[in-house]
Amino acid sequence: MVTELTHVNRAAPLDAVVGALERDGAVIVEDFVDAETLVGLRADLGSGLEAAGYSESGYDGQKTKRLSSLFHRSPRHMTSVVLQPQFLGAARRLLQRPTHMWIGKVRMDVTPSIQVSFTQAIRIDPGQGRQPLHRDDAMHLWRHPGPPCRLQLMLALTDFTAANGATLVIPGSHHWDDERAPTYAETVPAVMPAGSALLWPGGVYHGGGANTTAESRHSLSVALDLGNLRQEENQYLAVPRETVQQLPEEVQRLLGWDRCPPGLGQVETQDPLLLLERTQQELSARPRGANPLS
Ligand SMILES: O=C(O)CCC(=O)C(=O)O
Ligand SMILES: [Fe+2]
Repeated sequence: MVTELTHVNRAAPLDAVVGALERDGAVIVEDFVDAETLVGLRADLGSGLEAAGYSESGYDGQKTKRLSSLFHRSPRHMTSVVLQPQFLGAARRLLQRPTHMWIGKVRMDVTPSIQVSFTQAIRIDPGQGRQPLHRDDAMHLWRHPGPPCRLQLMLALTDFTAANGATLVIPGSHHWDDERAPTYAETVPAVMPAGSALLWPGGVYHGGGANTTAESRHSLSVALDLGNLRQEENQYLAVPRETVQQLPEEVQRLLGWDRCPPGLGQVETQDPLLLLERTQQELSARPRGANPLS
């Protein structure tokens, strides 16, 4: 049984990150973001978290505050988070598995895109108990074992300790089937300093820990999902178009302004990214793009 999670630093090669994720279902990247990003995220999200109401649900936590739409609230710093090479690289390696289909007699290779599915800042306040253990890919009714549909990130904005609510993870549980229930006895706390991040595939059982200290635990979470699934948090509505227009193209595509091959998400049969700079009428007047299924 794994009793401690693997730690790597931000210089670690992608193979080491992906290897730990495939083996243990979890890895901690130390110094995931630089100090400027960490300070900027705290500044952009702190007052929104303070103003947020507590949840009424035991699952979300009655002493836990949650703040969504993070690309709206902190576009520049969230760009640094989502483009962090070990997170984005591992998501691409784990999720973008080539597949194929027959179109008549032509065997077509297709690789799905990935997208931001969920963003949330989380503040676990003193007195919050343990969260029920769960798999985040349950949102997609995903079945196990099998290839993952999600890579999840938990960035520590303050130190994570076993006493203040560090995320509890069950190493290896991404290999379990759907009949086995998780228990707290099998969990390991993701103890890590502020600025570090826990990465785990969506099939790993986990939950927020109890905060028995007098200080709040601050963090933020991001999920990257396969592009052919519905986003958990609707990024088209959560992030204003004017904000999306300011972002690098790779982030625009990750926020869903993209087509997932062979053709999901099109607008006027075109790449939806084009709609950021053109009217819908201009798009419909363009020659139809080559759509492999037409
Ligand atoms: O706050 C945490 O450590 C975990 C939160 C979580 O897993 C969730 O809300 O889905
Ligand atoms: Fe979760």
